[in-house]
Amino acid sequence: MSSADESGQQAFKRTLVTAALPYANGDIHLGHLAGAYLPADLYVRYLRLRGEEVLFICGSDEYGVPITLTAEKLGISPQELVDRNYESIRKSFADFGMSFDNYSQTSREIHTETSQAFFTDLHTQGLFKQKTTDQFYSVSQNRFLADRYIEGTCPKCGSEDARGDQCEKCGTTLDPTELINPRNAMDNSPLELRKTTHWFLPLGDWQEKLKAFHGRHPEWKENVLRYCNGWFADGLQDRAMTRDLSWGVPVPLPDHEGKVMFVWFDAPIGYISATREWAAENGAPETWRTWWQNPDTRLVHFIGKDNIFFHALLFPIMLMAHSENYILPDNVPANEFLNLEGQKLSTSRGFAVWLPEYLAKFPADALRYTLARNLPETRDMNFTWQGFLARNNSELGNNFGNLINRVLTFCHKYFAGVVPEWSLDAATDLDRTTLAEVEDLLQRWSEHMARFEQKAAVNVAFQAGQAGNRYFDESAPFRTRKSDLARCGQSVGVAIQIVRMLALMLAPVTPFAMTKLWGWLGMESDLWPGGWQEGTLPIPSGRILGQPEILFPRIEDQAVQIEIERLEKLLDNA
Ligand code: B3M
Ligand code: ZN
Repeated sequence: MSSADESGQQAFKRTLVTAALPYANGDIHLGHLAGAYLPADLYVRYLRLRGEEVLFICGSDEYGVPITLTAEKLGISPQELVDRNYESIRKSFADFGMSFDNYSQTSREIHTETSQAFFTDLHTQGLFKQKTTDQFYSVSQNRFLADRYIEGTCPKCGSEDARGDQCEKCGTTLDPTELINPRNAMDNSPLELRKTTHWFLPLGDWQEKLKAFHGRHPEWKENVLRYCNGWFADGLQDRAMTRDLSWGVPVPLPDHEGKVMFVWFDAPIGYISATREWAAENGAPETWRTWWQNPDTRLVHFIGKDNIFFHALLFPIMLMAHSENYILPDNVPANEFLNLEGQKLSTSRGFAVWLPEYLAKFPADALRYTLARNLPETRDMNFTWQGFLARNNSELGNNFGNLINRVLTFCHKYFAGVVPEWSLDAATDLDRTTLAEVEDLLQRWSEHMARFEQKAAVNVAFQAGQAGNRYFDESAPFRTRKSDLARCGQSVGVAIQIVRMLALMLAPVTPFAMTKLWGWLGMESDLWPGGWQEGTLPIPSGRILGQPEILFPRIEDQAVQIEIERLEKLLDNA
């Protein structure tokens, strides 16, 4: 067992970070990025910057009914569909700067094997309840139907197109058997009730253990604990972990052809399979256990709020239930939703900003920064294209880019690109207070990042940029270069230290630009991993600097007007 430090906190040696596995049913959009992916990447890059041992796992979630339906519509097999989408998602994530150690797929053999072994383990311990119930069967399609693909007349309000799970007209939650004249929503054919057997996990049996586990994590985000307490108050129910479908991980029991696992049973196991795949590719297949079964590993799941139930309740229950000792999540930082131009995103209406389309026109760093400034950490937030333009031009461009460019260009112009003589002994009050201020901001930045307060961290970085600009204006090396060259060099030397600290604070947010800046600063170590160490030491006089370029290009109003008009048209046609 691992030790605890003085604060009573568990001392961890390494961190396993997961980001929710996106459904391979379409492209990634801004809502996904703000909810789970960017926060996960910011955190991982922060840990790597600090030289921590970290593994970052993700992949495509490739089962579930919607994928079968999309494939049918396109006239291709589900496997073809998910492979296509996998490639597109993998590429746009990479171009966005997501730094996964492995991005896998749940339709791979290693995942089938891993989930089947997991299921078998629980089954052998007798932890599933087997129940036979009546469910609607479509004779025309030769399959059982999921609730939301069943339609009929609402028993409450008489609306003729209530869905099996809910009547949209009166809002009543329904069980499909309550519908009058149930029919197949896809072809309107009548349905038959047939008996079917499924394996249920009695979540209620785990409620007390789970509550005790949550009780040990008062530091979890308030929104996450609030949702969980609501479910605890209602009491956890039996949930079926199997389905009558053809597309999914086959249930590993003899005589049960045609049954697959519930997609939310196999999907989180996808984190484990992707870790096993990564370990095998690294030539040490058994090392996956270090990440999942060693109590000095810390597990953190980044998700959107609609996934809280599965990561804070269901998956921990599965992990506790397994006969081997798995670690439990140490944190489940979940974000709320991102709206677009003041409206809810709607993928069915195309009212969204898709990542590949964004990346075809604009830089990844600009979006990463804008989203990081607006993360829906505690409540829903709003993305607007005008806001994006302003963040890019006035904050990235004017606050950060300008300062960095002014300092480096000045040093090239008047000191031949060599860091001039400067020292703490020669520091003026202004030099001293500014350096102390920015060092303090860097410390605060780090503390916010460690506590998942990413918006606050970016805000601190912004203040450091402002402090740097103020310093350059007030120390005025452009004036002292004529009157007092030594003084001028001292100011430039100090300004370079500010730029160095900014490079650290912006590195997770705008990794493409900061990797360039790191090179221009002539740093000896890599930024990733471990740049923090050299980045917190002064850059000495005599260091030769690289030639700077524009880090954050301006975006023209015209370019965002096109995007705004596209979205307005969608709203007009709605
Ligand atoms: N695919 C849901 C989603 O994308 C789901 C996450 C699985 S995480 C194991 O919202
Ligand atoms: Zn109704």
